Amino acid sequence: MSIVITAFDRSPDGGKGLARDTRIRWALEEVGLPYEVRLVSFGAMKEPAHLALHPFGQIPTYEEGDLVLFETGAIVLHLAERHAGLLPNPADARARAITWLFAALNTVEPPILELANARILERDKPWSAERMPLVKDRVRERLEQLSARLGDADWLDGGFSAGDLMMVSVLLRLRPSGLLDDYPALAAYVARGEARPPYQRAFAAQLAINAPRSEQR
Ligand code: GTB
Repeated sequence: MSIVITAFDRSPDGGKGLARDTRIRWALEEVGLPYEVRLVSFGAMKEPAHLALHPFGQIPTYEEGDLVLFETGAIVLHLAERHAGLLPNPADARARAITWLFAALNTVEPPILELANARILERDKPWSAERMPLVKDRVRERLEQLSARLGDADWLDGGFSAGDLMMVSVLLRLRPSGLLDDYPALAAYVARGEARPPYQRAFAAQLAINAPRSEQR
């Protein structure tokens, strides 16, 4: 059954891999499934054809025959449950890996998104500079807690899992802020994720679409 995902026809990050199709590409590469990509513009995402796939008019979506999914957590979990490579077999270890997947999305990503919004969307507001330390402190609190739990381990709970894939993807969004540099164990954890050949293939695939024209020659 062929798999089709959607991605920005031109990501605002110009190919840094920060848009959320990258985490789906990475999961697909980890489990060894081929996939196609349908590129959509910001305008097309709000049209009925795309809204039928994604009620909130966003990317990425995932189509596999009659199955249509949205939300990166659901898509990664779907792939991890049906294909070897992203979840361990013992039931308790599996449950813990899924817990990290949810922790990445529900506990770590929200303050990171808040920071991204503060840096990009709110930077011209008169209160922006005053609010920024508070927003950064919320991110730092999570990074300290996560770093303490990771310790000197390679991955969050034994071997690499869907939980690590999502956590690394979420932490990558922090790179433009420089905050990750203050947490060497987390910076090394992210680097380990990025060094995985499946991530490299996923990154290269999105870069081929999004790199500025001059870099594609
Ligand atoms: N909770 C959903 C999920 O996990 O799937 C969130 C999906 C989402 O936010 N999609 C974004 C989108 O479609 C793209 S990834 N936005 C368009 C819209 O809402 O109209 C978010 C993103 C966008 C750009 C960058 N960047 O340029 O660095 C990074 C991340």
